[in-house]
Amino acid sequence: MLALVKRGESYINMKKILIANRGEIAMRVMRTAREMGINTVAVFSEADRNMPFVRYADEAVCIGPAPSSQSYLRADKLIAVAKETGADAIHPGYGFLSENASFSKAVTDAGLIFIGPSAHSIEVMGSKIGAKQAAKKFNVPMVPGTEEPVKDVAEARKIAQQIGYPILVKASAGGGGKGMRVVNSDDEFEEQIRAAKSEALNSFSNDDVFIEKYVGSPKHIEIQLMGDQHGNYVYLFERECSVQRRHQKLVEEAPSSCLTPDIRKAMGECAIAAARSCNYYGAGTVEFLVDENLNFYFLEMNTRLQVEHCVTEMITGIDLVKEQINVARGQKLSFSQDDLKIHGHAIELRVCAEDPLNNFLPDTGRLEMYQPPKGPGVRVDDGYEEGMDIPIFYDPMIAKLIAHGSTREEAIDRLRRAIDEYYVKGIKTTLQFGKWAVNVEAFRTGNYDTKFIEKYFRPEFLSESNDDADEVAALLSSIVWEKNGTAKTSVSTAGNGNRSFSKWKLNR
Ligand code: MV4
Repeated sequence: MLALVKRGESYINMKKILIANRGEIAMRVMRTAREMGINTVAVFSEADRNMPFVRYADEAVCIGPAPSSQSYLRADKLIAVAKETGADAIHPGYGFLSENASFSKAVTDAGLIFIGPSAHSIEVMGSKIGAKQAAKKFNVPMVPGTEEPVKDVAEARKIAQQIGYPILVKASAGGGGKGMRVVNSDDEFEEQIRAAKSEALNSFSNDDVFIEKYVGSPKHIEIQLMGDQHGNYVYLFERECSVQRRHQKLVEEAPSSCLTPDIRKAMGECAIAAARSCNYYGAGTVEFLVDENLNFYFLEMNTRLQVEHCVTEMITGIDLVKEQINVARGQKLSFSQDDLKIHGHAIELRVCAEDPLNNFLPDTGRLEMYQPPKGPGVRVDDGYEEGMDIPIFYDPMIAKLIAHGSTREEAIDRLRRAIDEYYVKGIKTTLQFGKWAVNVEAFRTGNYDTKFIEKYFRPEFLSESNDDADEVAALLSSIVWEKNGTAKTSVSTAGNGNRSFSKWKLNR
């Protein structure tokens, strides 16, 4: 119950925090706050009045109508409520205002603590070009490309010719895959740059774009790190998030099945270098692309606590929210790199109110029945209860199912067992998709990359849900890919240069 903490000569008091978020992440943050003896203030929209996070909080204040633009995105209201309730700090969770530099600044200017990085760090990393320029100074490896916004198209075209096609055009203000375009040949270069610029201007009110060599079938591996306000940093190893669809992650695991201890260490140190480049403090994640030869390249930095932080918590035993709070009130990190060790393996499945049989379209409605799984090695972070309506206004993720085991195999077996125990009626979910995914040969052997779903998934594989059907579906999945070879290329980033098989190996 140490709410009063010594920082040098002065004391920073944190008795009460406001959580500027909803659902499972609001619950997640409040649980840790309660363990630390810190009171909580929930804010909620009119649609969320009956949510568990509203009841869990010590105090709760309605901040407006259902649409986020009139509630969870209203910085002015959030700060006013924090002041009125006497909160000392605001935790933004993920999404909403969590990566908004002006919000971080406004919170601080109001005399409150923002539980997250400084406005400066958010601003630097929010610009993909700015992030690359900052990280480059610290020798973080980058995909070959431009480090300035494309100004002269003819000049950029020459650079593209030198790099070699296919190349990727990215919006500097984009991120998370928004505003990316593949250019396959020289003759479409100018046209694609123009299209990318106008798209970027429309979506982000900023038309800066840059180009990179297109890496065909990469893995997406990210490093979790923590920094304090005294210049200390640690990395908390990696998460592999290659099972994603339309840049929406569905399965995440830690550690990655393909990294060696040496590469893990090299990536961790590069992630810290990227964080140092913007004087980062708090929890952050550096995303890398990893190719088949285990070359890794800096992509971008996420300046928030991420959805998938739980797998890192399971393998390190560290409560990341607790560390965020301690760092925000000025404490030094309580552990060093040498104190950290990987314990076993964890896999997370995002349980979304989506229909995998119908293009993963959101399927909102009433959660008629809901019973989450329990037992050894199972963690469920959820935000709804049986009988509730899932509102259409927000993200369709209703829960995260995390399984931990002493080995990857045990974690997979536990996840499958937990999916079988998970009882949901009234809405379609990604649960059976998850059971299919971890059973596919390519996933089991670690030989998978960001094209996993595109390569192997067919909705037919989910239509029957007895165990025999699961085995058959998993088997069929590899056969379909062998037969079709490179045939199916539906997503925007699918270009040429794809090999028919990747050769990722399991490393332990
Ligand atoms: C790439 C790439 C290939 N080559 N950059 C997508 C999200 C954004 N953070 C960057 N992304 C990519 N950047 C180069 N030079 C492929 C992707 C990419 C991807 C990255 C991570 C996870 C899933 C992905 C799915 C499609 C494309």
